[in-house]
Amino acid sequence: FTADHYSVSRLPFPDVTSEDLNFFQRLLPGRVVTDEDDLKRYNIDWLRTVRGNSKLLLRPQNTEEVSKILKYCNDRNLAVSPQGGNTGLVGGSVPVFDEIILSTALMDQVTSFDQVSGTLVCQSGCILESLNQYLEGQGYIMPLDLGAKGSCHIGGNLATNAGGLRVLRYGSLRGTVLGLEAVLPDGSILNCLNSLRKDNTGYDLKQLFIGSEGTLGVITAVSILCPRKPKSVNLALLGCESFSRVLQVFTLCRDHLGEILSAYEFQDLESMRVVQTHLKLSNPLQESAFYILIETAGSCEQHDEEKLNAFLAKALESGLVESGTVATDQGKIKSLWALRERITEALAHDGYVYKYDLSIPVEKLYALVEETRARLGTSARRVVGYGHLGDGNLHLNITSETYSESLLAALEPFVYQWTAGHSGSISAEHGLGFKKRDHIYYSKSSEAVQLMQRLKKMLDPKGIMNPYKTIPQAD
Ligand code: FAD
Ligand code: 2HG
Ligand code: ZN
Repeated sequence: FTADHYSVSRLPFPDVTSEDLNFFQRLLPGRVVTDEDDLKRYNIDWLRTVRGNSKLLLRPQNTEEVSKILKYCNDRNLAVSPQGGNTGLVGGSVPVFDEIILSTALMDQVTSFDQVSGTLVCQSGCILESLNQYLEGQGYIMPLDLGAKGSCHIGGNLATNAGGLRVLRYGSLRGTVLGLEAVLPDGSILNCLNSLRKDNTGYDLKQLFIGSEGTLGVITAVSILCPRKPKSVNLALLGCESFSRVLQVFTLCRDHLGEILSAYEFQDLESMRVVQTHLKLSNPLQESAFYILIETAGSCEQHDEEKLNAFLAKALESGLVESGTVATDQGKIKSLWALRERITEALAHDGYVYKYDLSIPVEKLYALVEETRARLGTSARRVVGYGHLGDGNLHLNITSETYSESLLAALEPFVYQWTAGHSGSISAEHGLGFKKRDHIYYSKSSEAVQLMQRLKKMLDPKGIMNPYKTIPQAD
């Protein structure tokens, strides 16, 4: 549960003194949290599997305050753990020991929105769902969507290079983020807040901060390109009897739906059962080994419906799918999405969750779930597979009533070796954080990791930013 369970030792950062506290209280009047009870929820992660022991949380409102905080911490050699919505799934967002928590919760202002280009500029603490709602009012949407939208911050999304449900259509944040502002560990402000689609002047520094998980600095503002709000959205839930059919339906669906296809998600029966059991959600279809959620988003209702119907007729006729239902109204769309989006939440009710977020060549993707199931037998409570099939991203989750060393030993290194053996990635979209840092070598060469360590050393020579996370400590 706490750092004692892991093989890390606290690095020699000094303790926070009353003089330090005075400095922060003067800088951020009323926005310094030291009360133990108030600090609890910031010290524990969403999954409740890692817990730090920070005695201090800072709540800056703007870039200048972040800059002053980091300059002070760097001068004093105090460690800092940046935190957005604290929805991360790899233990990256909470301190390991007593690092100071720097929360972006009060940095939640939209700076500008350009109606013509669709470029949104905002502070990094804006909640993803609030941004989406703001944009919907202007005929636009955010290019990303994920189950944690109600809590996660756009800065946290960039810091983890979050994927989610819309990558298939709008691509990853590496393409939609036009610029960002970050405060470096020494307090200097790096303004790369461009709103240009094209800009080949020198290295693309913003990319260094996207996916850096708080280890290189604090992202304070974001400029992001947003798509138009689709006029017509349809969602189909289909039942399928085998994984090979799930793949065949994917091909068929790309053939028929092409430019209007906006999501292709899959879940197995076990993951459908978990949302039915723990969240009492109802499955409108009969039992099938697999379910597929297909979303279309387009600009002409009639045209989209015609296309979808032609595709569905073909899928049913050919026997590729066993059953299906289509939603066009908001209420039904929401309840069908919940079956997929709330799996993570439902799994947590089982007890302890072993979570793997893998990129695997799509034809092989489900074989790992089957092998894991066979390997564990009755020692696991549940083994489920679901994910962003259109992106080749499997979420393999295993649950047990309580944490078990022997179950972990049966899973690791097996899952990582299997993934590396199939040229996959051991972190598709969640990052490495605290939990997966040392597994980086399954997916990256030692030369690549060494270059990351050199970049880290150059930007953060004292190693104050999110220590113990993401990049293994250089020897
Ligand atoms: P936090 O959890 O607070 O932090 C995550 C990491 O980013 C930490 O290392 C932290 O130090 C760093 N960080 C946060 N803010 C900043 C900043 N401003 N500057 C620098 N570093 C910062 N992820 C996906 O990719 N796809 C999904 O579909 C998805 N679905 C999810 C569904 C649920 C129910 C849950 C609980 C999580 C899901 N996640 C998903 C994981 C998580 O929501 C994302 O990783 C999200 O981007 C984290 O944002 P956050 O604001 O909560 O960041
Ligand atoms: C999702 O796609 C998230 O639902 C969470 O990335 C996945 O909990 C998980 O394993
Ligand atoms: Zn996901």
